[in-house]
Amino acid sequence: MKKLYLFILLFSVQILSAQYCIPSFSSGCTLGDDIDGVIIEDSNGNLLLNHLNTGCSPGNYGDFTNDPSLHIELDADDTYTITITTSYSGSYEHQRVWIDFDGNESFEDPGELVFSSSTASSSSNPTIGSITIPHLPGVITTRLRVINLYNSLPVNSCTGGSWGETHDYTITIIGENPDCYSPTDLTLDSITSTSATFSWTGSPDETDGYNWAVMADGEHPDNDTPLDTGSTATGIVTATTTQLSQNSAYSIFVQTNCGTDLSFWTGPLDILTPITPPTNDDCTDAITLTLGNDFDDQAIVASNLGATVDPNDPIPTCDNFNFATNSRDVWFQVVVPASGDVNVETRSNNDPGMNNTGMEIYSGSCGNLTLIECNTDDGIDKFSLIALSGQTAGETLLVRIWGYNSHQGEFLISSYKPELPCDNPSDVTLEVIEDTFAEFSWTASTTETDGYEWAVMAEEEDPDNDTPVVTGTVGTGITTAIASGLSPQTNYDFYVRTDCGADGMSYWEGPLAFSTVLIGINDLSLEGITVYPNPVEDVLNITGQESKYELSIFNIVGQKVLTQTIQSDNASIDVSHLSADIYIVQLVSETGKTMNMKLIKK
Ligand SMILES: [Ca+2]
Ligand SMILES: [Ca+2]
Ligand SMILES: [Ca+2]
Ligand SMILES: [Ca+2]
Repeated sequence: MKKLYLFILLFSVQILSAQYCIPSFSSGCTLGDDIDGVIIEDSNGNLLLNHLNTGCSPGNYGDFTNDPSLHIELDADDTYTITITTSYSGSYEHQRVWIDFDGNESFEDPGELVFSSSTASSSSNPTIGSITIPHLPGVITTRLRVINLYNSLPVNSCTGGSWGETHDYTITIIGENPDCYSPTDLTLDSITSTSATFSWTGSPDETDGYNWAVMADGEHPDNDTPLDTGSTATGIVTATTTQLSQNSAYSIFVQTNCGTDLSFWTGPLDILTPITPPTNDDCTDAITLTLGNDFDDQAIVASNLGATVDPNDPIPTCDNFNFATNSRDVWFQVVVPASGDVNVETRSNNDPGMNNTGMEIYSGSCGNLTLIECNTDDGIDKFSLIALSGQTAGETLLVRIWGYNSHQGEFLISSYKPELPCDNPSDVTLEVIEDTFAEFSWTASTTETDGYEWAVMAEEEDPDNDTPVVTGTVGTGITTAIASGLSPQTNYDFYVRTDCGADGMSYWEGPLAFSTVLIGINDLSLEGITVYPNPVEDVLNITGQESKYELSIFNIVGQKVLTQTIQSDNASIDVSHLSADIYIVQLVSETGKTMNMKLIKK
């Protein structure tokens, strides 16, 4: 087929070539202002024309239209890369390219100027541009013209200038099959983050409906594999793809099915799917922030990527540059703690798209907001921090975060209590769990002066607002506690805080959730050991041990009141000095096995 086109082309061009204008250049192209090379490649990088080292043509006009080796074939609807080199070392050379699409021997019809260089080129810096062939019917043999001119763009396809050169080439454009026209007016009707519905105007040649293809951005169904494809029944001129991803660009094409023929693809219809908005895009969907003891304690990763601005919400009073168009707000809420004091802060999550937030905090309700405070940059770098005090305990406040002037992406946000001079203990650990008691330990606070206070709370209750089930204190330097009097098989939360004397108490550290067991299971972990009598008066007997044990006795606030190494089969321990109370007896074997039991001292 292509050879036939070429034959027609050769024949026709020789007849027509005399009619084209030939630009004249008063100073010629012998000083380097020539077109030395012209390269045309398709979108896959295939070399179609590779015309190099031509130098300055006689008469400054290179007519290559009759050279079969330089005849090329281009497809309608496709885009090609053209590279034009000149011989002049200075950056003074400018080029234009025309194609006589309608074959009337003039390049001056609308759309026939297909390329103009945007910057001056030199011998070491060639011009690289693109040529797009429009949607044309049938097979067309015609002419492509390149003009190079020194110091300015060629005025038109006929006027030369001082220094410059013209090249003419014959090209064949393979256009649409006139017996099976493409659909037209391919239009996007609706789009979501995962789907798009599009429609087109039907072709008079359609007999069997239409084929459509969704391509990755910039790809073409003639060359590449579609991401989604389908066909419609005869007369149906709309289709929907549901295989899209958010925030992605696609190229959509449609073609006519004429039974024995398929039309050219119509397209691309270039689309960009929107980003799925965050769940807390709207005030009424605010995410609740959990109050932490410091920023890191309860910080969460949040994002305003794809968030939208509700025009019914007030414009913020700070950090609001281009807010309505460029800022993307998301919503949080925080419950004011008993103290009335709360900090809300944003920080970087190392997302390069988001390094500047604004923040407003409101009382009231969505749609009826009362501004408390707006903050731009009181956090780290350009992030935001609002420290509220004297608020109404238990009130829910709404927190609005946006990206300053188009910043969007991930950030950290936290609500936390203001810093105290007395630091919390840390690393609270459950050491022993029994049916009615449990032992805890923690890492000391460096600011502790007067010991610690601990509390066991009913599940989900907290010691700032609720009454503890059991509470107690331990003296300075002691970092363990035993809570007794608990109910078997019950869920509790343990909290502990530091007593810093004149500096007051720290925040409660916790909760550490734990559950008591049905019966004491630790009694069984060291087999064959008997501890008696229980209750005990003066002497506690321990029999049946096989090797070496460390014996410890703790009072109910977790203080170790007795410790002894046992290496005999029958040990008798004097406990007469202990006051009447409940104690925990702990035996630890050399291999680390532990037995705990409750001991009542009379
Ligand atoms: Ca030349
Ligand atoms: Ca023309
Ligand atoms: Ca929003
Ligand atoms: Ca800011």
